[in-house]
Amino acid sequence: MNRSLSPGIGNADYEDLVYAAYTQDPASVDQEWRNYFGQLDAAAGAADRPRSARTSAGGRLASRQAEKQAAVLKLIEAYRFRGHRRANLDPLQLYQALDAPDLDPELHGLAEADLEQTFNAGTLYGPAEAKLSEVLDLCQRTYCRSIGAEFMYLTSTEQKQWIQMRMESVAGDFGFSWAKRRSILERLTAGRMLEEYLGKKYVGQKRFSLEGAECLIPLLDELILCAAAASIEEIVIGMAHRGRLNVLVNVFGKHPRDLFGEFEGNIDVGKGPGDVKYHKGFSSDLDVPGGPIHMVLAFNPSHLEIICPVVEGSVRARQERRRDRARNQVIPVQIHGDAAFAGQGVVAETLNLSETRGYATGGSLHIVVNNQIGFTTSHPLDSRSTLYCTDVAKMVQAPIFHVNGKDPEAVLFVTQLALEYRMRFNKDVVIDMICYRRHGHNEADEPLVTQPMMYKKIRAQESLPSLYAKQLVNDGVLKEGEPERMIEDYRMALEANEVVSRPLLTGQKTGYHVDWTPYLDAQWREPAGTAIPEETIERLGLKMSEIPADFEVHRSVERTYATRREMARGERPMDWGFAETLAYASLLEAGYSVRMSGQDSQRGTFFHRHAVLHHQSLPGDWIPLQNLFEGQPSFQVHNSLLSEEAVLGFEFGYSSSYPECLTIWEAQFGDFANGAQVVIDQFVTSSEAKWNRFSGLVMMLPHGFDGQGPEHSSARLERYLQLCAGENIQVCVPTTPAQIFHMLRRQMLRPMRRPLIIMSPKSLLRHRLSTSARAELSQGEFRNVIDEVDALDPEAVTRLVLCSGKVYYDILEQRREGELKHIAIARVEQLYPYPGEEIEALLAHYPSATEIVWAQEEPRNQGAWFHMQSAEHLAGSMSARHRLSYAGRGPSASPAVGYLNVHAAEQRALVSAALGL
Ligand SMILES: Cc1ncc(C[n+]2csc(CCOP(=O)(O)OP(=O)(O)O)c2C)c(N)n1
Repeated sequence: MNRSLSPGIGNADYEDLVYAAYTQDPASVDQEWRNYFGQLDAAAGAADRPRSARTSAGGRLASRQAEKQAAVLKLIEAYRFRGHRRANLDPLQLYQALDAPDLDPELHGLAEADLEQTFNAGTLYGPAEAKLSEVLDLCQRTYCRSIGAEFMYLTSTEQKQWIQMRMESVAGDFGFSWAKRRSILERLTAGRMLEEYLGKKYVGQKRFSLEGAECLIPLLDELILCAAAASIEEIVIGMAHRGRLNVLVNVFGKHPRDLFGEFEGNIDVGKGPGDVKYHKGFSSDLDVPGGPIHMVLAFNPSHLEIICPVVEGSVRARQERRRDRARNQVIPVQIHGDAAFAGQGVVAETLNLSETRGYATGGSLHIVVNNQIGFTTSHPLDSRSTLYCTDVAKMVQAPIFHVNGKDPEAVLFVTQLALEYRMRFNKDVVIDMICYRRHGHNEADEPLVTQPMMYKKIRAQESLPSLYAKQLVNDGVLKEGEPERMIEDYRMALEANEVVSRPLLTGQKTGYHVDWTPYLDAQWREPAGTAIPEETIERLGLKMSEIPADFEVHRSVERTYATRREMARGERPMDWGFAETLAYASLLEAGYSVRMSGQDSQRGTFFHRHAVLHHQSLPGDWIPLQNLFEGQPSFQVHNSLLSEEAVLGFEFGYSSSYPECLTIWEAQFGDFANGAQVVIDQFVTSSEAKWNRFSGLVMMLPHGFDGQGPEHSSARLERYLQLCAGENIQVCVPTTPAQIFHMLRRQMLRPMRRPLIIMSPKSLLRHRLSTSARAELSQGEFRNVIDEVDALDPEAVTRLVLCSGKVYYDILEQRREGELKHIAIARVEQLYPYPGEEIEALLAHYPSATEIVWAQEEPRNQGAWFHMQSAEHLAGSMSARHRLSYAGRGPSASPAVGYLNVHAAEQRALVSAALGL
């Protein structure tokens, strides 16, 4: 048989004919057709191939119908995947619709004529069988109207199907009652009117208006309603400047008069320098149908997004205080700007915390107030390399609901959906509310200068509350004149200083509120009683060093634990690991919780801690400090993800919400803390001064010049000292196990919650001179200054060397070697608050000492030299007979040299210089 058409292209009836001939006599058809049918047979398996289906006309039809059916299912799937690309999301219509050819039936081989054909609609949540036109309509209403849902990248089929079910069963028809629609307008009006009122009354003052994004107010209101119905008891919100004043008044119930007072400068000036009004935090208890809700708005520095990990830490602490293991009683809500969400790296770091064991909070609800501009940067080509500003959230498979902020009902629907998702699956979820910014970045800013086209469009926009009011009047929900009355009622309420949010509850006591009163007016010199009896040292020391009988640990850990047992029994001096662990054990016994995190915290970067034992041949760990006694407070030690910024921010937030927990963050090497500098500047050192917020956070920063080069030597002590003022933090450099023991205990036992920065040791962890006797723990306390340890005649001392940290031992050894009895060496273990009384007593103790030397291993422009030599510190403690000099490395741009031999020579020279040799 001759071939008139090539195989595989077109005419199926003709192909059937050729095939019939081929089955009777393969030689009767062309070689090309023979190859073609041969391949098909091979591919299908000759035995299985339903030849009848190929040969009968009915079969052909059935197979074509099956193909169309498959195409319909593919089309539905395409809408689920890419419907968002054609959704109507932008109230300004700034950009062209995105390309999404697979949303067109033709691409799937479906023709115009198929629209009236009935198909099985698969898992589409509509009628099981529907015409293609109905299927398309349902898909478009669901996925291409005011909501663009991105969720098909989720690997959980259950979660995907749940979102499909929730979206498709509604199909863009939200069905809100008239009462609900009325209340939406009432909240929108509140959002708009507050801004207009402030704008008129305080012309030109910065308020970072919410106008253009007023929908945030009904969104948050709906969130609170749904949260109460879901038995959520606390919501902690992190948010930046945009709309913050509006949220405070219209959502949190801040009294309008208090806000006006801030605009007018009538504020109660607290102890510290304070902060601007749009950074201040707030909390209130709202009376919501479904139950009371405690609302917290976190204090917020200007640094965008840095509040995110702080909020997460605060939420985790609140969950733990409540023993909320399901993490459903307290939830974090993070409100972002579009530019900041895409631009700031801490967003990704915080997302990365979300599912880890040590940092999970059961899912955060993210709301992006996407006004399509960041200060003056508006074009997506300048502000990000991703399609949407929210793409980073895909890294944790968070579903993302883009929603047109001009459609309040769609906004409310996604709010309900997002919260339900968070509560059901305990995962992060994002609402990207696309809107615009009516004015400039702030009220003094002229946006037309840089965004003329955008702002011409914005100026032509009728406000959202007014548009929605018209819609409600049109639909008969409201009568003519009612929207105007709403406006007037709101204005009168503002002027009457009425609460314009949901009603507040006063004197609400849940039992979970932290009582900070014991920590007010704390004095750092307050005695703490940190010693513990020898019997307790032995009992706890043995208990914390116990390894269960059948638990196989690594040999070196076995040895460490065996030595710790000897230390507990007083059979050998104590080392750092023992004293530190005993501090935790004794605090747990005293009723405090302990939480520690850092990149190697369980083991200790320098192999000294071993807080978690790992079975060497079976899965499973053993944490002795979690097994001290029945009903003990919680002990947590987490190996963190490789982040400094988010993890330190998290621990700060945790510590500021849980004063009864010793919260420690440990850097792997101290210098890496510079990745968290924003947290150090914006929170750790300044939160009390700005916001009167306390934190007892401990930062352990391994520090010491061991010849490991520029990057592993310095924790940048000088930076912390430069940030010291008003006793805001404590900076300590402990040099003995007893000192770390008393210092950690002091941090909890003293009724003061101020951050403690520790230059923690590396080589001293196992230095033969850095040990402590049992009596040093059973007596005494942390010593801010440690005087000479050898028996010298104080009258004979002419030179007094002062220093901090491990260099002390180098100087001591050489002084002993040279038998230099006229030189005394003292350690300043607390550099800040400056222990003036002890230093003055020390100077008085050596009446003949005229040469006072500050010795340090850091370069001269670094370390503690500048701090100590200032008149407020050492220079101020000295008298006319004293002469202060410096012994140490010269100034250097980098902290340390890269060559071990140069390091050693420098170290020898500075030790000699300290001793005047
Ligand atoms: C870390 C940081 N960098 C820069 C700024 C200065 N700044 C303040 S607001 C802003 C734009 C923020 O844009 P977006 O996140 O979209 O929020 P919007 O102001 O538009 O609501 C910038 C750059 C800042 N506050 N923090």
